Amino acid sequence: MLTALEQQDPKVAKLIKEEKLRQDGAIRLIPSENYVSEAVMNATGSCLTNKYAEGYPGKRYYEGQQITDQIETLAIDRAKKVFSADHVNVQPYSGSVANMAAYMAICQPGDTIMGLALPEGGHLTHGWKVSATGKVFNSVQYKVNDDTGMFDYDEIADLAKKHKPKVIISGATAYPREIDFKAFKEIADSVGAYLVSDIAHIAGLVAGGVHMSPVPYADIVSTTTHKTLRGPRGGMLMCKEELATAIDKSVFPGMQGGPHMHTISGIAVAMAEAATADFADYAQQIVKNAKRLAEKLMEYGFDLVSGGTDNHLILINMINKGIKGKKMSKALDMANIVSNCNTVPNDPASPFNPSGVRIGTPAITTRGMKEEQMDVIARFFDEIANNIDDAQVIEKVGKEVNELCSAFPLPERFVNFDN
Ligand code: DSN
Repeated sequence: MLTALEQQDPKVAKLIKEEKLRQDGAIRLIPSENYVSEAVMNATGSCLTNKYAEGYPGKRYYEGQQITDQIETLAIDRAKKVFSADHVNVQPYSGSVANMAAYMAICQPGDTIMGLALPEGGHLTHGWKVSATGKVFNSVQYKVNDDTGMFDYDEIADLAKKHKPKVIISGATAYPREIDFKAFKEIADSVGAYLVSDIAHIAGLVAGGVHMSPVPYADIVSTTTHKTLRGPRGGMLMCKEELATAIDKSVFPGMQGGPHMHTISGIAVAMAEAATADFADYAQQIVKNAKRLAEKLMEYGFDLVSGGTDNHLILINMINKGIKGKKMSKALDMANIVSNCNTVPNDPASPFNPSGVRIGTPAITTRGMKEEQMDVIARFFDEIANNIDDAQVIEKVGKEVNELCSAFPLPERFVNFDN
């Protein structure tokens, strides 16, 4: 039977089908991507998309909130339980908005914020100069240590003492190591700064108990909901009770209008999933897979930033292979292996054509791949790097990738979106 979309708009229906096929047939290694469950997909694609709900449960500016109040409260309560947080706001449209709302809750324009520089693994919204966060605030940026590729907490403390920021941001978008949030809190306390921890990438690892939680230490924790946490595309803020009102006001009406209730219903479903023992096993396997893949890549002579990984993410410095990051990620894509090119610390190349490739294991772990398949994927990388200009070899690897993927169809509860 034809779906409504197929009948009404066959062009869009066809493109969505093609995207589904692409996602099914590829080894998806972008560390911020995943496959959500059918239940999350159902909630996100529901009639909640029709509803405006400006305000918060019990205090809205529009009527007809009999159901939306219950949904948002459910999402909040479930998230509070998963992260043991005092207060949760599930309304940010994305991690970027969540970060800006966090800073605006505790800073005035012109105040000093201090975050990890983008080329060193930080996010745009950690104060990078082209982002509003780098324009509205006086942004000071820290680096990873030149020798280790890891945070040097003494160096960060020295920089904090020099600049006395109002806010220190701990978190990253391309950092393969576990973050010591307690050490960051000590640094923040030593200069009287607020600590904002952005766990967008590792939220699922924190929820699954695999990585240290910043919740006991940070004044505000910011996250997206769709990376390792495996929910719909959205953002979320957590904070101590004393900042609850400031955070809520900063999100609405400070940064946003009506919340996306369809996304919030998907977040509610994802939070119930994240509370299960299955999810904890999933989080553990993400890390086991990343560690194994890192080990095997190093055996093939790939140079990994920081010499490995503790989390879901691997950053490959391609300089020793004589291949630019973009060229490698394009060749991988031709072979149905999807990654992104990325800067590496102290990158001599430009951010548009950087020296690194960033990969991660959240999506392939959802489809059930384990250590054995990581060995095969590392071999694919080796074959592609050694034959970077050979279209025939790349095509052959692409076929092997399709075969591997067909042996790992998504588990039943992750299969849907035929419309
Ligand atoms: N750019 C996203 C990522 O892939 O890490 C975060 O915004």
